[in-house]
Amino acid sequence: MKLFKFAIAALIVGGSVSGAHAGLILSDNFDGYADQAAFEAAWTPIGTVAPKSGVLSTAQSSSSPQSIQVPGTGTTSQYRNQRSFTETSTFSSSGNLGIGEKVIWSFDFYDSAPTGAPARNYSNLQDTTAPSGTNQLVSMGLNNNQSGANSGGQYYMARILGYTVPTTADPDGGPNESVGGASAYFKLNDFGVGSRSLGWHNLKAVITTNDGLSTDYEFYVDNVLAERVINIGSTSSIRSYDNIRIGSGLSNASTEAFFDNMHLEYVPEPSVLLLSSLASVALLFARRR
Ligand SMILES: [Ca+2]
Ligand SMILES: [Ca+2]
Ligand SMILES: [Ca+2]
Repeated sequence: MKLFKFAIAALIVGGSVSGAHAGLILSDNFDGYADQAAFEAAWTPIGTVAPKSGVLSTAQSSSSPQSIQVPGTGTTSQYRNQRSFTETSTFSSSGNLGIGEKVIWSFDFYDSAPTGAPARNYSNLQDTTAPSGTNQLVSMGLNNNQSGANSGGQYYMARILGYTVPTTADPDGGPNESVGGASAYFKLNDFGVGSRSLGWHNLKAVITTNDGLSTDYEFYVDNVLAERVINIGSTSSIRSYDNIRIGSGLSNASTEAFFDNMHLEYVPEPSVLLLSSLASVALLFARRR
């Protein structure tokens, strides 16, 4: 009985350690930076026209007291930052995104003008700092290729490099995209998701492959599934991500935005976790005997 309890405790401890630490790649609430210089040391300013960096700000926050402001501007090449990190592939047991494994990327986005025309305020998850191939860039936020009325109305938006957005009926039941095309921003408008509103919203992308032959995406708005995009690219375009950018670096038509709680994690296949926990328990029993 004692041994049994010990084994269960080991299973719980083993499970929680794997879940909590195995795949956390980046988690930044921007509240630990003492000043703008400290923020810029972690998130490199990559704008080329001053002011080059997003602004550490207390004007709005999802987690108090700070977030990153991208001020309203009519000028391109300002207010953009980049943070690089360990390749997501290094967290995979198979060397790259395996079947059943997940890359989960999310952040909080402050929408300052929910009834206005969508302006270029977004964040990118990227494979390389010069993405050019299919699936090398995933973006969430807002972009000006669609009007507020397009595609069923005011919704948050996403983009996948290399994915040609169709304007035919959406198989998941949302409004057709009014505007499509190669690598275009599309609206996250399915499954009864809410439309834009003033204030903070959580945007999340879950990146998987169900067959190892292409990449599948689920996009969530405030943790409600809002769009599915499946079977993008091929085996060779299943990507390993290594940097995140905040701010479009383009004119946002003088519409400010804020970003908070940037989060990126790698979730191994559940059965692998369970098997490794069970293996630990079996080893424990063997040792005790
Ligand atoms: Ca914060
Ligand atoms: Ca990479
Ligand atoms: Ca849709």
